Amino acid sequence: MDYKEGAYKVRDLSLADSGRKRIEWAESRMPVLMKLRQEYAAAQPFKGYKITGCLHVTKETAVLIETFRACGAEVAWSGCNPLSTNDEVAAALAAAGIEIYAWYGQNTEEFYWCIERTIDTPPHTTLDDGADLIFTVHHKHPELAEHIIGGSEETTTGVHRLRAMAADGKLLYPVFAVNDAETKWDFDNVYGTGQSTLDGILRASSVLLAGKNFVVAGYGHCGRGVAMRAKGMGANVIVTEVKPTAALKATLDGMRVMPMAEAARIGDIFVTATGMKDVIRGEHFVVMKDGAIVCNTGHYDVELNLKELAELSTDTRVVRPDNREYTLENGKKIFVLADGRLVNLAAAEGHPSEVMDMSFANQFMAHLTLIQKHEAGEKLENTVIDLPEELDQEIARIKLETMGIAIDALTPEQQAYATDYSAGT
Ligand code: 3DD
Repeated sequence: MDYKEGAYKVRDLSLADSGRKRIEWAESRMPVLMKLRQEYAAAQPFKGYKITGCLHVTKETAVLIETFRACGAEVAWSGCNPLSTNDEVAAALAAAGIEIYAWYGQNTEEFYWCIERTIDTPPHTTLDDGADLIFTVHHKHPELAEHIIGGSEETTTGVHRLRAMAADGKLLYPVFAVNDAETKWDFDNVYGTGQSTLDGILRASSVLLAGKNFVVAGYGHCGRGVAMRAKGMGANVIVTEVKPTAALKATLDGMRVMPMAEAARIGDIFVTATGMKDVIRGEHFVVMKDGAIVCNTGHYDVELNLKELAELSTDTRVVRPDNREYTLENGKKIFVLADGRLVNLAAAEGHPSEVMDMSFANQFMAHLTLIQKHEAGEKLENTVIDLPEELDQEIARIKLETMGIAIDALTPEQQAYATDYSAGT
């Protein structure tokens, strides 16, 4: 482990060159964020401000970090999952002078040690994916909140928890709900999670998906993306749900819908994408087919009850990277990927650069807005705030432009018609 007090702690600084090549790969596929970097670098809007982030250290996150820095920010960073850091990218960031504390395969103590280092000097804004940083500030260093202008939250479950905190009046500073921007959730959560989850499953198992009974627990944006991509690969997709409207959508999308108790008996591959705990439990593992593959793509590692699985098992061993075999008392074998942590980042590289481009354009604009409002003396309410809808359209417009796609515009007559209430048809 390479460590320099107050600067970085990464697995191996000698990985920096290969990490830099990965970052360059991502830069070439994140045109919206690179356009923002180009547009704002001269003005240095973040000069004098420190942004602390706690978000998966991937080649795409590196592009966001270096965009903040190119626009004047001091940046300190840790990963938001013990198994999602790409060590080569972390090394490249450390070598480039970014204050980063992150490596693949941390234990819980190391995970929180890294977060603590990123707030050794108070940040002006915080950037989260799953709220671990903002919770650390609130629960352990509330005195820092007076320095903090605001924050942002990248993921669904993080936003849910922060909204609950705000409702209880416990939020100490304003937070932008980046996850709830359409150019984030309707692209990253759907298309990103759809592809990256299959990527993780295939890297950890290399199984054929066509013809397999592919069970997706949860038909929200993420689950719908996974189901859509699995169907595209020829799998027989089964969906389990607790929300009637989501179950109805899955049915009308041509998926089979049934309770997990039934799906557990026939499934070949299982993916949880619910944000809920104990979705697949001992009672489900024990009836699964021999050779069943089980994984989770939700943010937290609570969706598979591996404690109950271990209690049902006589033996366990790692059979290939990110793939652990459990031998049950009934002799059957079950394979759990990435130890139940989010398989797309723990066993693969997360979402493709092209969708993270828009998610991170929202992150950039969220922090720019926080700084600009602060400098204008505009105090935001200590609650969870949605980004403006027009920002979504602007990010989508730039994205289309970079893809060489032109669209129509309303004529003046059509614009008038849209708000005309003088007559019916
Ligand atoms: N997430 C998925 N892929 C990612 C990547 N390539 N870089 C950074 C973060 C990445 C997690 C996000 O999808 C986040 O939006 C979430 O957890 O919802």
